[in-house]
Amino acid sequence: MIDYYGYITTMSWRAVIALEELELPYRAHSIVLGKGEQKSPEHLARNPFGRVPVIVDHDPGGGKGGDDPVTVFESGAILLYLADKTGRLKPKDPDGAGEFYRWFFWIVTGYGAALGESSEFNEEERFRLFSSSGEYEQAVYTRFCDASRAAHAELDRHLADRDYICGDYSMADIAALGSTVPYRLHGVADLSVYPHLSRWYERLRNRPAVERALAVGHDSGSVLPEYYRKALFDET
Ligand SMILES: N[C@@H](CCC(=O)N[C@@H](CS)C(=O)NCC(=O)O)C(=O)O
Repeated sequence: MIDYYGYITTMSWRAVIALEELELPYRAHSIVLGKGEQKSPEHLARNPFGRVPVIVDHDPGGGKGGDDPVTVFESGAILLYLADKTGRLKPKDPDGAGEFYRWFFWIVTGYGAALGESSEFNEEERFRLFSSSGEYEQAVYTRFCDASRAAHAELDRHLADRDYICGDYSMADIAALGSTVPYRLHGVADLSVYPHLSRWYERLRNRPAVERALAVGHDSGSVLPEYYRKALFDET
């Protein structure tokens, strides 16, 4: 059994999509960021940085028993841990592995970071603040939105001649999908301006495991402002 601690966030979605795709038994625990639950002593014991997602694997030996639980934080680390645990969603041959690691780490450190940073500037109130303030604020706003759009364009180009980021559906797709869902908070009004990315996105959103994962914690979205909830859950 795995305990999953997360919230309705891009990084949490990465972890819960992987758990659903791998059909691993897990218990979902909502850590409500707005209430500061991520900084509670219990959660800090799981992740000293006080963030989500975190998983605690109570059966790291895969049924052999007798092992101490293993705690993993950092969404990228969780995806690689689960791929290693199951031997799935990550290529095994050296060529495939090389391509996988190149793209996986670009998604985690480049794509995901650029999108995540831009969300600081695209919540409605902050958008108004930044777009109506001084030259410096405008330049900062433009810089982060441009970086997010450039990252979307990079992934779009890469997906022009393939269905998945590297070879078959893998943890690289799962990492990218988690980040892509609230694209309206990332300076992108309409994903179809990136046709290949858009095609890939639709393909992944139609996966039953992805649908189940994105429904986890959906209820806690009712406390969010409407524009934010709509963007977060890709409601049109
Ligand atoms: N690099 C980390 C980032 C985790 C992260 O920043 N999580 C956010 C939600 S997406 C969080 O917990 N924020 C609450 C806080 O920092 O207090 C990962 O990929 O897991």
